[in-house]
Amino acid sequence: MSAMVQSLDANQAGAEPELTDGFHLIIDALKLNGLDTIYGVPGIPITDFGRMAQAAGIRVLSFRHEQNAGYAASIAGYLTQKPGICLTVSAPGFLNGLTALAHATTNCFPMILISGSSEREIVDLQQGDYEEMDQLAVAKPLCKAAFRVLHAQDIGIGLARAIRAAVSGRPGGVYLDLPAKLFGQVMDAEAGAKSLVKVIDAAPAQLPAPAAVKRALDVLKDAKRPLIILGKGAAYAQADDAIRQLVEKSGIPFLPMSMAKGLLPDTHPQCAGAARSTVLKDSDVVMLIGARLNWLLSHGKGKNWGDAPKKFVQIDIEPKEMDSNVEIVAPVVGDIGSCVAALVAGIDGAWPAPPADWTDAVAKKREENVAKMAPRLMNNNVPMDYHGALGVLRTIIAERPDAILINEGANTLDLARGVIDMYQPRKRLDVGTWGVMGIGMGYAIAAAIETGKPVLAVEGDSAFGFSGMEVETICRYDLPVCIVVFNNNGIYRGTDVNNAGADPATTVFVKDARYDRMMEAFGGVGVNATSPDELKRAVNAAMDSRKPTLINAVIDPTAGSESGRIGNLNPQSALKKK
Ligand code: ADP
Ligand code: TZD
Ligand code: MG
Repeated sequence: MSAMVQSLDANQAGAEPELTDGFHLIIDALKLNGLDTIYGVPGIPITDFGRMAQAAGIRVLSFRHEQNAGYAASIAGYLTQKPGICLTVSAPGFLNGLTALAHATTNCFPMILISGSSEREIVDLQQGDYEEMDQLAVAKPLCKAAFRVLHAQDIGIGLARAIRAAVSGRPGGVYLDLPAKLFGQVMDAEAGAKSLVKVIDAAPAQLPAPAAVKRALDVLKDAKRPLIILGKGAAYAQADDAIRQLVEKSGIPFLPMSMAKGLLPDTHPQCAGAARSTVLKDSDVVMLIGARLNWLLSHGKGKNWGDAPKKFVQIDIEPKEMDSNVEIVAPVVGDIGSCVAALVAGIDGAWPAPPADWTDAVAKKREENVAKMAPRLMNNNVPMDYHGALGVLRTIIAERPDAILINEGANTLDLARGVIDMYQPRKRLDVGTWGVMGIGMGYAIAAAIETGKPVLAVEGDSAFGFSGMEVETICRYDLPVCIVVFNNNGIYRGTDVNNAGADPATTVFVKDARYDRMMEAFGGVGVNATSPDELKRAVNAAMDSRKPTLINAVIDPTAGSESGRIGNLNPQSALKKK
């Protein structure tokens, strides 16, 4: 029963029915379903709703921009398997949150964007209401499902539908439109309480067909050079033990996608992370677990995959994912926990270990590549290059494996992904499927809030700029977030020159900027680090103190390359340069 129920007339308490309203029903519905954290920005028509939610014990985190609140909600969904909630005002606030909703959908993270909206009667006649926009129509193509609630008695069902849509099957973003009028709508409290729905088994197990499991095992058993690719769907599924058993019982080398790093430690003897190009090229059977054959895996074809014929096995909850890019000879459709458990059950004592010439070749390649990299990571050059700075951060994560690493940028992203080993599941959070810049501070805040663990955000200077104002939010909530800005004076490199006029080149920023002072402006700790030793000291101090910290890591502006590791995706002009 809601604590907020009011009686119609205090003088006649008991004589009149108790009442509730939209505000309280939404709060009660959220709490009933264990949704206890909201990321958002206040304003008409949701200011009071935010206050009342906070008063009712929901954690309401106020951001400086809805996009960052949205990214926070999206990653909260990924980390917790509960939909992350983002709350925004109408039209412009809604649109600011929408990028994150689309991002959640693209990355298969459960999230609900709840937006206040203007009056339907006025919006539909396009009469120019305050912040008028047909938000439902705009949201629909960008998310998994979109709902609008017009009547207080439908709030319970509306939220239940939103939760189920977000977390069941392939998770994704859901839009929930709440017109201003709904909040104040009054109804009988008892009927209101009855109208709420506690969602039972929101993401039901989806068991794979036994024949599909057998087909997959038969293909794997015959493989001469098998490979398992773990994607962020596998990390999301929280089937960590089953996945470890599958890898270790089968003896098959595994390659983690970026956010699946740490599902098993990158230092695991079967990890092929440091032999990526070799295993992609030379494998003959590839089993994908919660990873799509999209651009990040070169669509499963082309020169990165070599010439030898390859067979693909795929585990995914989304049947339509099968054959999306190449033929899948053994599709296993179901939730990863159930599918992997079924495969493990089929791997008995008679299971043939993968041929030693394959596992030895993978191990040898890995060791060669690790040895090649080692001296570069130990350099103490000033100005720092990426490797010198990342070598330090790599050691810090090895010593603090439960810290959460956030990572965005181009060179700062691609090189950190390769250099920094991860040891625990769901500790590496990055730009994801779209390679989007701007997730940094929203992710950092949600990671700290949802897990209580210290957060290390490794940010390109450009990447940081997309969400940098949220350092105030980090200070306001006093979160254990240490941001390291890899400051190379620009996007990719800080050395571009515009020969055509006085304006700076399009990829460079103010030289020698001091991002650390942004943190100091709000009472946090700012450090300017010019050498790997200084960087190491500053990060360790931040992780020990858990104080909001921003370290401006001065990186050689010539050190990076265009677009980091994906320069090949840049279109080229066919016209000769003058
Ligand atoms: P990566 O970028 O790491 O390669 P993707 O985002 O491309 O990973 O792929 C994640 C895949 O995981 C999606 O196809 C999604 O349908 C799938 N997935 C997410 N959660 C589950 C789950 N619980 N069970 C099965 N598949 C899942
Ligand atoms: N806008 C958005 C939302 N996402 C993007 N990915 C881009 C623009 C384009 N972009 C990249 O793909 S990386 C990047 C941009 C602007 C910034 C790279 O510069 P950085 O990293 O300073 O973050 P490095 O270390 O200088 O390469
Ligand atoms: Mg940069």
